[in-house]
Amino acid sequence: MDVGFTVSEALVAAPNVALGSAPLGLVSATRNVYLFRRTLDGSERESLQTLTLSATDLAGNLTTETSLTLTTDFTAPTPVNGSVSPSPTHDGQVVTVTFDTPESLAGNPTVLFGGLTAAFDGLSGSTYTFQRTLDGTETEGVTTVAIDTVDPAGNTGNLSLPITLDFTAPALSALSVTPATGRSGTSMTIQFTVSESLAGDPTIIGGQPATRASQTGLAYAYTRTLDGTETEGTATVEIQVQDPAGHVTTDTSLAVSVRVPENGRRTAGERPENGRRTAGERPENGRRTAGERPENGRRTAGGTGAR
Ligand SMILES: [Ca+2]
Ligand SMILES: [Ca+2]
Repeated sequence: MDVGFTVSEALVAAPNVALGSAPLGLVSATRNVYLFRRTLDGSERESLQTLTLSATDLAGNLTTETSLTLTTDFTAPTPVNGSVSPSPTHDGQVVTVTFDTPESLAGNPTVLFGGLTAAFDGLSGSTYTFQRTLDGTETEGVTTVAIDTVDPAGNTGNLSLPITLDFTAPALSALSVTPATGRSGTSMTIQFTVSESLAGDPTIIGGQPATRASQTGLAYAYTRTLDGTETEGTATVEIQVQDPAGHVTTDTSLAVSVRVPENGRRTAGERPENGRRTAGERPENGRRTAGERPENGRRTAGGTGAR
C-alpha cells in the first residue's frame, strides 16, 4: 500500500506515517511531495484502521493528519455449509450446489464439476446456489465439485465437495432358476449377480413376490415356494434392480414352468382329484365330453345311444 501527500512547507525531517502502530517506509521525497509504502505482512491489525501522518516544520510546529483510513482483510472467504445434491446421480439430472460465504465477495464464485462449469442460479443473503445439468461428459465415479471465491481484498477461498456420478445402469448376470419346473409346494430358487451395489432389495415380480434367501457381495438368491396361486404354464421371472443413482434394469430372460396345482386350475391331460376336468377324461358323474357314451339320458352329438 502506498500513501502519497504534499506538505505546505519545508520540514525538519521526513514525516512519520503509520497504519495503526505499523510504520510505513519513505519511498521518495521530491520537494514537499512524499510517497510512503508498506507491504502488509499480516502482522497488522485486521479491520478498518486510521493512517496517521505527522510532520514538523522548521519552526517546530507539529501537524498530525488522521483523515485517511484503510480496511485490511487477511481472511480467506472460505465457503461453508456446502452441499451438492442429489448424489449419487445420473446423466440428465440437474445437480444443485449450495454454500454460504463468510463475507461479501468481489464477484460471483466459480463452481466446477470435475473441471466443467456450473451456472450461477442465485444469491440469497450469503447463500449461493449453482446448478449443472449433467450431460454425460462429466467423469463418471467420484468427482469433485470445486468452489472458488475471491473477496474484495483479493483473498481467495475454496471448498471441494464430492459427488458420485453414475451413468451406467446395473447389469444382471449369472441368472438361473432351479428347478425350472415346479408344482404347488415346490421351492424355486432364483439366483443372479448384479454389476454394482443396489439402492435396495431387487424386486422379483413375475406376478408374485419372492423372498431373499441370501446375498453374498453382489450375488443374490431369492426363493419362492409355489402355493398354487401362480399362473399355470410358463411364467416369466421378472427381476428389477435399481442402483443408487436411480437407474432401473429389468430382466425377463428367466421363465419357469408351473405345473398343476393340487386344486383349482390344472393343465390339459392331467387328472384332477376334484372339480373341473379336462377334455378326454371320463367324468364320474354329471356332464361328459363330446364323443363319450352317456350312461343315461341325453347324449352328445355323434353318440350312439337310444333316442
Ligand atoms: Ca476476507
Ligand atoms: Ca450404476
